[in-house]
Amino acid sequence: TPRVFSGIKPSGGLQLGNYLGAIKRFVGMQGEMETVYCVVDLHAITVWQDPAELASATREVAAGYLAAGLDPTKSILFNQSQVSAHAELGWIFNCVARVGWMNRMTQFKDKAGANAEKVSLGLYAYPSLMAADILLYHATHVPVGEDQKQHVELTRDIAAKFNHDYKQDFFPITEPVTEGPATRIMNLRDGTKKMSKSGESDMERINMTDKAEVIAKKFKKAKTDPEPLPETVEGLAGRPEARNLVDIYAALNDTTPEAVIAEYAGAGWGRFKPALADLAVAKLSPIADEMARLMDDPAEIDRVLADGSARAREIANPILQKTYDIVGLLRS
Ligand code: AQP
Repeated sequence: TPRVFSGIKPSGGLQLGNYLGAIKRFVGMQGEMETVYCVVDLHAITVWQDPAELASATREVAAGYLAAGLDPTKSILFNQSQVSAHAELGWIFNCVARVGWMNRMTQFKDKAGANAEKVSLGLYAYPSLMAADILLYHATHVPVGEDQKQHVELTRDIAAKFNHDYKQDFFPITEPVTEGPATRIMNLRDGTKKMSKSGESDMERINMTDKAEVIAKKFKKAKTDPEPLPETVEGLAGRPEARNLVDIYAALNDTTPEAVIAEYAGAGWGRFKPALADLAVAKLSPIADEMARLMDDPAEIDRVLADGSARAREIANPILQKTYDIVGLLRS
């Protein structure tokens, strides 16, 4: 049976890229297949997180899931650390994955930068824990943004090597699902870098909790070139900032970049940016309001996560036990 798994790290507040590249698509898959969505707190601590902020960001991601339309009666919503099988299978996969495979991960290279000797061992092993997250549910589909595609491909390699080494057909070979106009939302100040929760300046990103005036100001100040919008989408080639704003518009409005260009062909930024800001406020503020309401009752969010964790364990624990049997780890 097809099953969807995906997750978001509570390494800060949610940003527009997380919403368009992940959450909005999670909502679209709900009801069509069995859906399991996680707040991956164990991934967040691969870089330093203040404990109180980690707990609050975990609730914020959960609130974002709920406010955007994920329904805990239709999807399993939980946080990773409450299901210990993730860490346990992650260890087994650390023993399956090869150092050479990890060395090819571009996200590690980007995050570690020149500092690779000083980052945590967890940051390096992150993709093998992510493989465990996915394979613990025998997930067949993983909706992710472009930046995570390489990690899902590594998950396939880990599954294939495990199956081969232990002469089993146990773990499925998972598909990354990355179609849509919003698989890579870029930073508003630099169209060659992706929008991130942890980017240096707040002006680079739209946070899901930003107020209407802040959203308008950030789009107004967003970097662009001086040319007006082109007559066709081909005219966006080589114009990363323009491309990004058109993609954001298209994704928010559930349409295509072609349709956006058809409407705004030849428009200047003085016309397009306010229209984009209005659209973003119209789409995002109901979600922000609902997130704020949910965040007022942390005990209720914790209850949703506890219930989801119990349901996640029902799927994950038998798969972990079977893995232990296959590997030859004694259970008595
Ligand atoms: N800019 C983006 N455009 C489209 N999709 C994005 N995603 C993240 N940024 C963009 C998608 O959101 C999901 C959750 O990502 P994550 O929280 O697990 O990690 P990340 O990709 O590292 O996200 P951030 O916001 O950049 O966090 P930090 O700054 O802490 O590293 C994934 O599906 C991701 O593709």
